[in-house]
Amino acid sequence: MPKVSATVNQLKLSPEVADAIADGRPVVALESTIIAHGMPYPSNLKTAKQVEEKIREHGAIPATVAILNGELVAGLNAEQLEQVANSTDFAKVSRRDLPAAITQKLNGATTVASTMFIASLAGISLFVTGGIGGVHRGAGQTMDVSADLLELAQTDVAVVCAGAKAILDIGLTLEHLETHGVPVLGVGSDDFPAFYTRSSDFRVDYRFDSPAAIARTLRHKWDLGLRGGVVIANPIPAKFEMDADTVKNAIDGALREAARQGVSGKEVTPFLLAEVEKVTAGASLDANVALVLNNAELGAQIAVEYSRISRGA
Ligand code: PSU
Ligand code: MN
Repeated sequence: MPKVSATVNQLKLSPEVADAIADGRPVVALESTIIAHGMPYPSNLKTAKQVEEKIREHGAIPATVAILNGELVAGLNAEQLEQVANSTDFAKVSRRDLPAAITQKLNGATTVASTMFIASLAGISLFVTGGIGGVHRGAGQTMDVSADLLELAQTDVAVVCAGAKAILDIGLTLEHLETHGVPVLGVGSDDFPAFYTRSSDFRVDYRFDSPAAIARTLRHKWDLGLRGGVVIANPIPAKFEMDADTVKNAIDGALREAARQGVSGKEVTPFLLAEVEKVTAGASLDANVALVLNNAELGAQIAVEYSRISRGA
């Protein structure tokens, strides 16, 4: 049985997503912060549609998640997708923002943390995104640790991503995931990827080369009663990889600018992402689109295998 929470009246699944979950067919959740805040219009809408199409091509049903008029929606229709992509009133909504967003009937773009939470409420186990949040550089002073990491520690959803951007302290991000028992699985590589580049200074403990083996690993984790998420780190395809020095310079500049302007709180990540994108212009957008599509393909393949083994087929 799908674990749809009967008590959550605010959870709204599209008919297609609801049917697929009820039948145990593969479904892949998608976040909306990347649409509302991660890319300019209309590239964001075009990419969101391509990502959904890619997931369908590989046999799964896409469920893009957003907060619409205070409802937690999984499975946006074309009109709703356009609304998220082309409106200015979609605030970044993380776990802690959900209760107030419901009361005040807000619109909101969901982060990795809140998308995982909503996916889990709906009974969706796979989630595809670009990059996860993590421990920020200088967190020893600021204590700025993304809610994404705490969500990964407790919510049973696997996240396919291209690693984490080096706006973060990647080493401390991996330490945090280790402390909280979150498996980090590398795909086709021994390196933990840094979003724009295939490598960082860090390795993954486990390399996987097939979606089926990853699906089995998820099944083992949750069958053991080990609660929480899994990071599936899928490096950007080599031909879209950016020059490491270009990325490093852009990130260093962005961090200096954030410090100069005294940016803090939930604005830090969007500010840094926007600065990096401003400096690297078209190249980072192309890389971003390519890696998300690559993740969508893998996420759908894992969802298909996961649904097959979970149904005992
Ligand atoms: N990192 C990226 N791209 C993103 C984000 C992070 O490379 O779009 C977004 C995601 O929605 C993620 C959120 O969940 O930022 C994390 O924000 P914070 O660091 O404030 O927790
Ligand atoms: Mn933060």
